[in-house]
Amino acid sequence: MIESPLSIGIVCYPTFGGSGAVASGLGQCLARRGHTIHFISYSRPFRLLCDNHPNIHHHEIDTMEYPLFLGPLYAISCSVRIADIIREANLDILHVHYALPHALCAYLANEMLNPSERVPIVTTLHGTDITLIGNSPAFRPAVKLGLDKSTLLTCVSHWLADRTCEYFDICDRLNVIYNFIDTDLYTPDASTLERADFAAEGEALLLHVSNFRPVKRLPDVIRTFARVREAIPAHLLLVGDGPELPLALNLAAELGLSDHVTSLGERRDIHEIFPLADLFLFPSDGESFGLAAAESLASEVPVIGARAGGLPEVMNDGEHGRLCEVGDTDAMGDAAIALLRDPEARRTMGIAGRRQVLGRFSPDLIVPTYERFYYSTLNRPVALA
Ligand code: GMT
Repeated sequence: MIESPLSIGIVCYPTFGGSGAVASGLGQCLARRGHTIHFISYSRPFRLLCDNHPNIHHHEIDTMEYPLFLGPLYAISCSVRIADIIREANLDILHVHYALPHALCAYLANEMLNPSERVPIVTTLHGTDITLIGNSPAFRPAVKLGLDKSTLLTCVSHWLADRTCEYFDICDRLNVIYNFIDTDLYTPDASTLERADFAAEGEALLLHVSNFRPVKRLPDVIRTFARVREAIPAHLLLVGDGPELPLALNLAAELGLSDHVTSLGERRDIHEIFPLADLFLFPSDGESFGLAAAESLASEVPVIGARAGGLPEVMNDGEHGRLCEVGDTDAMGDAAIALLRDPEARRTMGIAGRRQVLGRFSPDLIVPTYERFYYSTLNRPVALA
């Protein structure tokens, strides 16, 4: 337990998706280390739905509709709510996840308060807040202001730090703190589900989990699977939802694969699904980290992915799965076939994958790193009992 616990505000998007999952997991771990955590989001983050730890509080951001507005003014409502909570909960520090618009909201909230009430702001950059939307002309100056006004900036991979440096010219202010995985939840023996409910006897089971955005390259998932099916009886499970799901299902139908592809939609029990799979397909082309890939490794399921974004920082080609060139679905398919035909190699990779997560992406390693950063902004030493 911590000797001088902090009152920490965590601002995040609450929905399914990487940044909200990381923010929630971090808050849960910090609460159990003795800190008081105040989540500020537009609904209770899904990972907290069953967590009633006394150190965890949730404050909802209410938005207001008005005929003049095109939509709810989320950024304004979020800023006002943050200012309220800094004051009411007597926060020591604010940690915002996903720069757009949260870094700017944090700055505005501080500006709404008296100087003596203001708190340091830690901003964690997750990926598309920098690479895709954050760097678009419509938002770039606002994101830049939010980054400039943050006390401390963290990025979830070196690849993302390099992109942030390139796009926002703040190279010397970036700290890399990798994401972490709940290795007690994501384990090879986590499943109470029956594999037979998802794949027939003798079929290999391939898995893809995402928010089905273009960066995930859903057509590559389907084409890789098609290559596998030409050689081996196999079934593909798609978990999650998003704009590219219909595209993926249509392509599967065009290729005559509809009977071999199952879409499960969004699932809360994803940790139970990973261990059923033989391989995880993750061909994204600009993923800052790839939380789902790390969850798969923790579940001892090797990953077939693309050598792009932060994924090569998460896993090593040939050791924890295979990394191929972006879009080379023949190579990904062939790599998958080779592994499916060699259960021993697959098992060795699976074990090495979990070891990789335990060694580099465990909560025990990452959470205290965030804590040290918090204390450094307060000019207070880390005081571990
Ligand atoms: O775009 C997404 O996939 C969602 C996004 C988010 O903020 O929810 O994910 C980003 O943050 C995750 C957690 O840090 C990372 O694991 C994902 O790689 C990252 N997505 C992209 O960079 C595309």
